Amino acid sequence: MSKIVYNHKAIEKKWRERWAKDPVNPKLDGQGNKKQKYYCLDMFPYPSGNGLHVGHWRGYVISDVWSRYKLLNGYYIVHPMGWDAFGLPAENYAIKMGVHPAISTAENVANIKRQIHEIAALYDWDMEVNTTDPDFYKWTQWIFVKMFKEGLAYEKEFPINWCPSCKTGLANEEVVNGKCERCGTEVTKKNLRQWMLRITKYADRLLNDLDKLDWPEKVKKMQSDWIGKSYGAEVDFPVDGREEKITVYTTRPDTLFGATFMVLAPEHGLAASLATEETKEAVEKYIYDASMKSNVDRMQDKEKTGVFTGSYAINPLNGAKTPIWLSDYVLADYGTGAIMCVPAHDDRDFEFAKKFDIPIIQVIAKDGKEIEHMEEAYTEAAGTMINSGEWNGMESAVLKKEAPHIIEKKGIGHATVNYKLRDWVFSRQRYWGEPIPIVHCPDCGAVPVPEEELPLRLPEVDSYEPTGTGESPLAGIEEWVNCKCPVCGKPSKRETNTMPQWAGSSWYFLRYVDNHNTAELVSREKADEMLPVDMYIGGVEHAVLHLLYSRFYTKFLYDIGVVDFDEPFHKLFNQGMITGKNGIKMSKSKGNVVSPDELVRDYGCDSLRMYELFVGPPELDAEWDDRGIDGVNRFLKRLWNLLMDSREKEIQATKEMIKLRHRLVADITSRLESFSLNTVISGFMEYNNKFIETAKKEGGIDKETLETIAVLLAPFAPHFAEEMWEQLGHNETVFKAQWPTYDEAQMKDDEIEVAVQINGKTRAVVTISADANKEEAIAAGRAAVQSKLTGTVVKEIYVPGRIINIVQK
Ligand code: ANZ
Ligand code: ZN
Repeated sequence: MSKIVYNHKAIEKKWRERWAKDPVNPKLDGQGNKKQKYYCLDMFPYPSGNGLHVGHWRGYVISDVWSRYKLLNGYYIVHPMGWDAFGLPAENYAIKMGVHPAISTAENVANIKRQIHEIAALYDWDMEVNTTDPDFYKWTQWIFVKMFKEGLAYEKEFPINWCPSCKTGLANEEVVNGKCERCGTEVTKKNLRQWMLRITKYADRLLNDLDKLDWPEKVKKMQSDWIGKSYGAEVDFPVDGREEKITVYTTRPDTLFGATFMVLAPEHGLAASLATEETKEAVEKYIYDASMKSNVDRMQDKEKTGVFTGSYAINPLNGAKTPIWLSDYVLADYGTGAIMCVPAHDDRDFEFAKKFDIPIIQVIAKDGKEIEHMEEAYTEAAGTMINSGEWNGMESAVLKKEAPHIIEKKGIGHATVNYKLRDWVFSRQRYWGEPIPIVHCPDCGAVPVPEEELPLRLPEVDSYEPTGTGESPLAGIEEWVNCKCPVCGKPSKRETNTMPQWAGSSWYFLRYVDNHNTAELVSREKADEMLPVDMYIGGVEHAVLHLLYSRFYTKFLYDIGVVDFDEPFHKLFNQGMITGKNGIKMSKSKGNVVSPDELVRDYGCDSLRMYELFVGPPELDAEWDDRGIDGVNRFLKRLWNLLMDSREKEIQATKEMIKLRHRLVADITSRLESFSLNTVISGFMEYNNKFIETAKKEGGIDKETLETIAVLLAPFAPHFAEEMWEQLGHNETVFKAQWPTYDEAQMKDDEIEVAVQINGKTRAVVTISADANKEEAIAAGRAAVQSKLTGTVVKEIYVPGRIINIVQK
């Protein structure tokens, strides 16, 4: 190369072609290549029609940098990519554009794939999967059949979350603040027969195994909160004058003496029958009104409402007559749907008691004293029991633990554990999903499609729009619906619901490593060789649903012997979001979407990769500003010029160059290890300036230092690094090099001894850094002769490297 100008177009084209012929990440051949694997996984995208914006890029750049770094550390890299192509987004897009989802999906995949190629990531496209490919969803269905056979998939009719706009049922996880996660419409209830997955059976393992994971604490906490395990007691309150009893769930049985009323959810089985002659009308109206309220209304923190039933329950501990109320702040499907209310020690109960003038009895005293006028509930479990009969004087924290067992001994209830986690509503009344492989036979009931008949293909259909009747469009295809029972041969009907989008994404990462296997989901050999995932990179929006489902699926596949690990993702990194100006989410409707295409054209892939990281700490959101890319581009140009100036000169490494080189390696490595990728980039820039300064003095930079820079830069600007490496005389890819090491001893500044004089007479000798400036040298000198200074200092002189002279009067 003769022309001394950084030409990103030529360089990037050249290396793309080279890599296409000669991949830098050779395949594991199972024999010769005994390298240890490192599986770095991206959350795979759904192929929306909008293509990728610079925000998507950041995640893929982070995972590619990490993969290439591991490659340079001697690992074989498993780094696949695929498409989460079933589900509502793809289908809604298709309906909007008036094309069949299969066609629009294929087009979108092609476009996004082209964009992903621009990132120059190490993806192994032989591993590609697409959840809508029958060869893939065959195994999604197979897992369902296995779950059915193990009793983990079952049918249930109940009021589910229903999105009137998407016209489908939703899982609890898909309802955010009472609104559809996808379209923001208020979610209502609809009674439908649903397929459910018994994820609750795995609640404890999903909770306990969080300890095994190297994940952000925040995400672990979100998962454990979602599972929501709480310890408490169920206590039976007989209804006064009747046979029935009401069982309440409480985490605070220690406060039983303070229960001054009881509240049932309006949906509670006894709610209506507890009404008396006088209250009947009000109670019925309250129950009806509650049923008409949307979840949003009920969950909002508004003023409490309620109605007294007219009936009383008997506190089983002290026989107190306790009025029974109905209120919608008690949820029907948590615990027992009934609670004992202790206004002195629970905020919601306190508010309710104040509003309806119900007595408040304090049973825990903080410093042994009873509060005269309670202004708010005392909610801590710390203090001494008062007003509590035989429990008086006990420490409430101790009693809280013992109370469930005391209650059990007394025969008035039992210790129990509750979870917030609910079984997973697994059916959708939509077209664009995996058909649930079940046949309904009048005699045999629900029968799974035989495994050897999978995949059960999604049939072609003319109208794939949702019917809105609660049935999927598949119900309209008679020749598909009507079939024979696989067991007895009787005319039967196929299940017409499809699976939710989560189905494929719950296990896709296992399939990558053996995506052509027609006999098994994944062979044991391939699984042992390449699984599980070492590093998973994606957005924090998947902290609960996708990650929880994937963990559940993996545990199930472990239980049936498909894989021999029970956690899929060892390490997790959540990248922040790239937003438009003022933190506004990039979206077409806001008109603030920045496409990477032009930036790649104008500045090159390497510059954009580095700028994506430069914009801020990768775990935080960052506002995009195109202009900043100039700075990174300038850095590459200056480094290029340094390379051109130095490469043929055989510059001898000076102490300064060696010191800077070791410091650079140390800084870049530690910042990279701690995922501080933005400071890696700024580090490159700072060091580059120092190298350029040194080069001015010495005529250039030594070869070893330039080589070191090339290797360190390789994960970030791979084309540039390859070219640099070649310019330095190598004819193998830079990715065959080893990540450089550093030597602390070489990083230290040189030190020199300097005489300290007072009025020209040497009084001490100090050791200072060779490149200490005047202020530093004089400060060190003064400190050394402080006790010998008797007058006022009038002048301080530093003769660099030789003398510090302090003149005093
Ligand atoms: C008496 C009590 C006294 C309570 C006290 C709390 C404080 P977690 O941790 O969420 O499990 N509760 C039980 N079932 C409920 C339902 N279906 N809807 C609304 N609230 C319900 O909390 C359990 C506590 O929440 C229970 O303990 C119960 O109130 C309430 F000083 O019982 B507690
Ligand atoms: Zn049958």
